[in-house]
Amino acid sequence: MAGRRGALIVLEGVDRAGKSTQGRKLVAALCAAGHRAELLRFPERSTEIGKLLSSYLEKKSELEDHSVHLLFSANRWEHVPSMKEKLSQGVTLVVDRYAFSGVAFTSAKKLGLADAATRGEFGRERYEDRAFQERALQSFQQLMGDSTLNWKVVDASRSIEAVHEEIRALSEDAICNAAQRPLGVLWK
Ligand code: NYM
Ligand code: MG
Repeated sequence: MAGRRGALIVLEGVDRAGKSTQGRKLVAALCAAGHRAELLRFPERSTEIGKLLSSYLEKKSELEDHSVHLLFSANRWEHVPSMKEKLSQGVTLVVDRYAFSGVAFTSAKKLGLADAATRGEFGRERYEDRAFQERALQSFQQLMGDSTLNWKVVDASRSIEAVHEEIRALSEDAICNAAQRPLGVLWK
């Protein structure tokens, strides 16, 4: 529809909750329904900043905690102009993680014992251990209460199709009301 802004739909949650799978299915379904929709993910590992982050996450390099936090933030900011442009052109953006992951994962480092942050199993990325993920989920839940997004919590233990149908319907509503607050979906 001419002149209508696209919706901003943010998918958040702990690692391996199914956000990327659902993000892809959601964009495919929205496009099939005739919407203009695109998938973005953060960190976006293809940029120069994204490559630094990818190497850090893969435990191939070390970075100071504050510094890596700011790199994650910079990695989002470098995409803000093109995101604004697309939204203003009516393109709906489905974003696989955004600033809420930035806060949740950094604060999960501080909430527990310092070494838990680096204790991940061999072959896994940094942060991917249960205690760390539980602290990140706690942080997401605190953030939800404070934020201006229109948050919906989805139960990630259901089938891919059941979760898909729920977030597809939520997203259709968000697209119809794109002047309203961005939709946040938290996997729980
Ligand atoms: N992550 C992601 C952060 O620590 N801070 C951030 O700002 C963002 C956007 O990076 N463990 C963490 C969360 C994940 C990892 O994983 C990215 P994936 O599988 O690319 O979503
Ligand atoms: Mg991951």
